[in-house]
Amino acid sequence: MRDATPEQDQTIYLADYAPVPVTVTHVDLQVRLDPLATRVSSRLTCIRQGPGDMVLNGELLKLRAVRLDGEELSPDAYSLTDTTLTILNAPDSFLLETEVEIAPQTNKALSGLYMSNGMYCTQCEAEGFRRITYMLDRPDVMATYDVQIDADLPVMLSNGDETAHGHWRDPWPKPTYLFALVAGDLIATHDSFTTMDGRDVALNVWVRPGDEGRTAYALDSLKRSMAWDEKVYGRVYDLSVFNIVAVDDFNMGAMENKGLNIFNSKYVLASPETATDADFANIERIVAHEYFHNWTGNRITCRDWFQLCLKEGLTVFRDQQFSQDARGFATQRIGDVLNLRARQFREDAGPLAHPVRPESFVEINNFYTATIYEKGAELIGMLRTLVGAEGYAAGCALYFERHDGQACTIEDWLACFEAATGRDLTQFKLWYTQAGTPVVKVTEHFNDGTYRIDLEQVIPDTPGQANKKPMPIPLAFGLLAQDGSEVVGTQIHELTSETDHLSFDLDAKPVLSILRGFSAPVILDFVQPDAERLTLLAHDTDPFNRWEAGRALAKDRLMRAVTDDADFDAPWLDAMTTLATDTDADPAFRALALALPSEDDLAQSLHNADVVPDPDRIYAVRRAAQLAMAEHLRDDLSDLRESNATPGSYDPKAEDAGKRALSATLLRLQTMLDGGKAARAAYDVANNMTDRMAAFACLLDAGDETVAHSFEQDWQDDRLVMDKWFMAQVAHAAPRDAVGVADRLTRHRDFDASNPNRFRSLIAGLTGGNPAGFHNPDGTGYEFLASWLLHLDKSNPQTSARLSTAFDGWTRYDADRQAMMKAQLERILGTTGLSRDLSEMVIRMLK
Ligand code: 0A1
Ligand code: ZN
Repeated sequence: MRDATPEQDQTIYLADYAPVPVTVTHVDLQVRLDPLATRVSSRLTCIRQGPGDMVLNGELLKLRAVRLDGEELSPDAYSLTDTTLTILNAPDSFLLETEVEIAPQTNKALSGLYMSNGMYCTQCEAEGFRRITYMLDRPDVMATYDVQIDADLPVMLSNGDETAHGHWRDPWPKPTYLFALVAGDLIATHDSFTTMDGRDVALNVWVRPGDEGRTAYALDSLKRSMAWDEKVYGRVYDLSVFNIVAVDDFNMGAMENKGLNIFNSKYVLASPETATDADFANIERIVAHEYFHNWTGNRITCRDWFQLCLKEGLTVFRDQQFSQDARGFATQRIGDVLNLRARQFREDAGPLAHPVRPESFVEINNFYTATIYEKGAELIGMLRTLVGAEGYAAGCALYFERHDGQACTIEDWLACFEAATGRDLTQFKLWYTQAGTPVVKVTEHFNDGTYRIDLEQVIPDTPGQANKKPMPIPLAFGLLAQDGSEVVGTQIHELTSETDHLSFDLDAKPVLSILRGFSAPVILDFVQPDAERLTLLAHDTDPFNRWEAGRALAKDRLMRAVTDDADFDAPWLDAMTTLATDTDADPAFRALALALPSEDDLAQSLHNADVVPDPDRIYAVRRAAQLAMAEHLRDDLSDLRESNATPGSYDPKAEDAGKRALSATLLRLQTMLDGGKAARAAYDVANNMTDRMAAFACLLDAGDETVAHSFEQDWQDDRLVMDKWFMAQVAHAAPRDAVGVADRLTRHRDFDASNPNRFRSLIAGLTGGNPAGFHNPDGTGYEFLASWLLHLDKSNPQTSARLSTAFDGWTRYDADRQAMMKAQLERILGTTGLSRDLSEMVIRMLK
């Protein structure tokens, strides 16, 4: 029985899924664009497939006409609510025509048809199409489209191929969420790609005039993605044109609309002067991600939104594989794991935890989460490990063959792997239905020539879920001798029961290298002696675990410094120096190995160890560790930076990016010693945004009072660079000043809360970039966040709900902070007119 509290009335359950009684197979749209009175005429080809009325979705639409088979419908033949149009007693097959009016100019939610800098654009995932016209706005209704755009505008785009100016035909059946329309004064950079079956595809990146000099990297990434998907997955593009459009006002990163991807301009536009190495890497990854969706998402889509991970987990896994091939396995994997732990492990440990395939939701937009995306990708990686590379290829091939053109479920996906490999995946499916990060406890025994590893898995309770069943956990491991030579190469052990053990006959106790390559998204509870970790850091053949050993050493020290005031010991500092100066090692790897765990990572780990995290103490200890490292490396810092310089013109390639990352890490250490002298010199000579931002951050850390102003003078006309300026000042303010800096910046003439990038830069600069500032013991950080969430919620609920997750760790903290955060959450909940998006998030966080 479900109890019927008001908020649960809106809950949608997976168990309630039912196909539509009447479906739509073709959509004919005519869109006459006007900022305040756009006319959308739609003609739907409808076919009955079962008993029941046809209930179309529609929101904020002014209905002007409704006709069935050409006849005006009488008022008793349909019914209308704020969100539905129901056709009563519909025949077996018919044409349904509607005419509606909408106002894109006033649409600040950025869902449906809206305007950004004078251009028209759309965002339909998940449920935005219903804000354009009446339709069955759900992914299991797949239709072909004909779209006529009428406007006096130079560029008018929609999905598929253009048959005449402003007329587009998409021959591939697709759900509404993949519909797109763009129109305005845009300019394209053109290129082309020849598919492996010899067809030419025109590639265009459309941007605002003036931005066309910054599209080369996106185009290059697109061509490499197309070639990679042919080579690795045998997937070929299926239209004669592929358009990408850059939009300044966009809630997310980008959107995979069929043949017409729409991107947040942050993830398209790049030049050496304005974009950092991280920006270039993100562009490459996201262009690939959206392109890969053409098969994993578009040709094969989701039956319902509970299956979101079917397209997202798989597509993230594919973009991670692509980036590993483009940038090197180890550094990419380490970066992906850092991101998983920072965002997904945090989510899984708090009130917002949910399974990779959730069983209920109120607002689907709240489920575009790290769990669905990044944990979803880890599940694909584990599946590949469990069935092997060949089994994985066979399962994927069967999936593409069996389900092309269909709207599918996780069961469909797993059934392909069962059929292709003969493996029973019943237990594996638990990974999709059980939330929470498993803890794997490892204990070692060595006795009389027998080495034994005891394993135990514990899956924590999460909201609405307790007493979970053991899951299959692939543990990649190897064994090293104490001198560092490998005695057992990588093997996979499948931990399928709650407890298990492994035994080996060996002369001496080995050094265990477990969870190589991070073979499963679990937390290891394994106390390993420092000496063994140092051996792994120096010698492990698995580069991920080399890095992981260094991380474990650093984390131990930082945690003990927090809890027991422990010193930073010489053996650890020596090891860090060895790493920093090891010219045989890849600079990108050295940068990753020298970076300390983040403040939030430490807060998470302390909480897991039953210590209440004190954000100020964590901040101070991290700085003390940096200072200790800087002092230890003092004599090498300048030379090391010199030897990792990338002279000449900027090249975004991974090799140079690695050197710049190492150099930035070293500059931060130098700044601890010289108060910003080296950073000032670096800032003045920087010829690219990567070096400039690194030096800028150091100068802000050092309290430089002039650099923010001069940066602004140089870049005030560049909106993407100014986003960085807003964020960096908040993130690098002294903790006690951070809220004041953020508050002052909200009054800057260029602060515009309605632009999600700008809003996020400032708010996340505080909540994510400056944890000690956000958690200021006077509570002003919490009040500031709540006030801005409430402000934004009136116009853009998706983004306010998304940023509210900064409160999700509230129960970790001390009683005073908890009370203040809870009071702010309650204040939000008590506000009238709250969106469904934000109220669902706050209710879940308060439960
Ligand atoms: N499918 C896109 C992400 C996306 C989701 C929702 C959006 O609007 C609410 C926009 C984009 C992707 O995975 O890239
Ligand atoms: Zn995606």
